[in-house]
Amino acid sequence: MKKITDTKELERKAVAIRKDILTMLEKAGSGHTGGSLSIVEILLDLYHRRMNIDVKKHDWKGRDKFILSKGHGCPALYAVLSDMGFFPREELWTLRQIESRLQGHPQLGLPGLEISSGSLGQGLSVANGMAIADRMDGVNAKTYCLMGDGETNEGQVWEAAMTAAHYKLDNVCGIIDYNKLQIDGFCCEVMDLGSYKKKWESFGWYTVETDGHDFEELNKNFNEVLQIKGKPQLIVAHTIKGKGVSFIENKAEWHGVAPKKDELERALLELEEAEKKI
Ligand SMILES: Cc1ncc(C[n+]2csc(CCOP(=O)(O)OP(=O)(O)O)c2C)c(N)n1
Repeated sequence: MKKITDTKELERKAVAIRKDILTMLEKAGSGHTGGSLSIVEILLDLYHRRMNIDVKKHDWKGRDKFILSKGHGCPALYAVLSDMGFFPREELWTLRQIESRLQGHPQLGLPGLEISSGSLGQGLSVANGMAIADRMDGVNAKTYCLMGDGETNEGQVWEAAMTAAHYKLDNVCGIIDYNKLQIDGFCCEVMDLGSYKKKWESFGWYTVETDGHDFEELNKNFNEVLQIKGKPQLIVAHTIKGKGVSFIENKAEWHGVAPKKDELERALLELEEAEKKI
């Protein structure tokens, strides 16, 4: 497992991960494109610069944990986990096949996965449980939980937000993939939450906003929030649904469809052009 810290190298890795995501989805013929492409930099930051993990001992007790609460974004997680060495790259091309370990929503059994997810709203509650267990066991580890902005319409998210603040779970760090869209439209039209930052602050979380595609910003903001003691932390990461491919970006209709062959070819060309500019 080679961890990358250099920003340019991470930017090139993000392009490679986006190519893998699109290729996997095209082969599968179905899946969630927009919400996978929006979380690439967040995942790369966590796995390369943040988390204390051991690929060879993936269930080691002292590890930091990552919960993908917006489970439908799993093509991005699979691409990153495989790139880190948790399982062979060839397995990526089995996405959504019967008997594959890479299901359309994460299913326990794949090395590197902490939970099965997909039913939105549940991840933060699980993260709290893991964080409480770590505290009771004297384990000094962090549990990260990535949620969708639309996902926070789920009441359970706010029950978990209250719980983490009440128990002063400073070993929990939440991240909102604030791509402004959900399954069939803009979040503010489906259920307007106003300021995400103010809402989480009022629930007792130390909260910052960041550009979720800028590795320098992510680094700065994670470094800031992870110093905080006595409170859970939240990063509201401004992202673009479908990031990296012009005809997919910011379109709700790309929520739950995979690219067709010609679309994949166009997308890969665009990403190659983007890579040349890094
Ligand atoms: C409990 C539950 N209700 C509905 C769904 C169907 N669903 C899948 S993704 C999605 C939209 C989620 O929006 P958001 O969290 O903003 O995700 P993103 O835009 O990042 O894809 C919905 C409603 C689900 N997976 N779980």
